[in-house]
Amino acid sequence: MKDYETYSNLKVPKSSKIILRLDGRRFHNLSKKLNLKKPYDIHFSKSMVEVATDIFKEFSPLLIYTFSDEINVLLSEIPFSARIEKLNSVFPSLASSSLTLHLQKNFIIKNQTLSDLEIKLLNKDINLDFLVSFDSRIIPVAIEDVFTYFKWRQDEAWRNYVNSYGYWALREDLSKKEATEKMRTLKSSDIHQFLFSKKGINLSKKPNWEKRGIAIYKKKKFIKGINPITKKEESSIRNILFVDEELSIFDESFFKDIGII
Ligand SMILES: Nc1nc2c(ncn2[C@@H]2O[C@H](COP(=O)(O)OP(=O)(O)OP(=O)(O)O)[C@@H](O)[C@H]2O)c(=O)[nH]1
Ligand SMILES: [Mg+2]
Repeated sequence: MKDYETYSNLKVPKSSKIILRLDGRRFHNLSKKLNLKKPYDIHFSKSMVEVATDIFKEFSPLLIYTFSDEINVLLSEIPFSARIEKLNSVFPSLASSSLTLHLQKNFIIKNQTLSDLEIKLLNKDINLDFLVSFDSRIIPVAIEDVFTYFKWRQDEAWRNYVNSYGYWALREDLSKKEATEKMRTLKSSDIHQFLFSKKGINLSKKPNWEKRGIAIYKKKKFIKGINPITKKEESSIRNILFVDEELSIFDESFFKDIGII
C-alpha cells in the first residue's frame, strides 16, 4: 500500500532558500465573528505575532514576516527531509492550533470576580465558536531573490493599509458595493487626500506595524554580567528573539544586518 502514497517523496529543491507563506482561510468571516476593529485590530495582530513566535520556537527559521492574516517563514534548515507534504501540512496545522489558543486568551474576557452571566454579557459580541485554518504554499527562491520577495510582501502590506483605511472610511457613508466601486476610481494619492481632508485621518501618523508589518528574527544583544569564577564584570553576546514592530521599508541592508544575505 505504501506505493499508493504517490506524493510522499516530493521534495523541495535543495539548492534554493525556502519560504512558506501561510494565509488565514476566510479570515474575513473570522473578523466579523470576533468583531475585529476595522481596519486594524491590535489584539488580532498580537495573536498573529504569537503564532509566528510559536513557529519560530518550533523551527528556528531565519525570519518571519507577518501582516494582516499572512505569515511568511524563511527557513534556515529545511525540516522533514524537505518533504513537501510534511511542510505544507505541519506548518499550517501548527498555525491553526496556535491561533485558536491565542484568540481564546486574547479575546475572551475572563474574570473570576464576575458572575457567569456578567461574563456572558461582556463577551456577547464575540463568537469563538468556529474553526480556524490556514492554507500554505512553498516558494523556493534563490538567495539573491530573498530581499525582492519580502519587499514584494511589504509592498502588499502597504497597499492593504492604504486601501483598507480608504474602504472603511468610505463605508461610513456608502454601501459595500458603492464603496468598492469608488475605491476602483481612486489612486493611492487620492485616498491619502480624501482621508486627510474629509475624515481627519493622517495615514502617516498611524502605528508603524499597520503600514510595514512585523518581523520576527534573532538579534545579537550584548549582555553584561558578573563572572561567578573571576567575580569580574564581563560582557557576552546572546542571540535573542526580537519582534520588530518598527520596520523601515525593507532594503538589502536589513537582510545583511540579520545575517541572511
Ligand atoms: N477587521 C479586521 N480584519 C482583519 C484584520 N486583519 C485581517 N483581517 C481580515 O482578514 C482578511 C484577509 O484577507 P484575505 O486573505 O484576502 O481574505 P480571506 O477572507 O482570509 O480569504 P482567503 O484567504 O481567500 O480564504 C481581510 O480581508 C480582513 O477581512 C484586522 O486587523 N482587522
Ligand atoms: Mg486569508
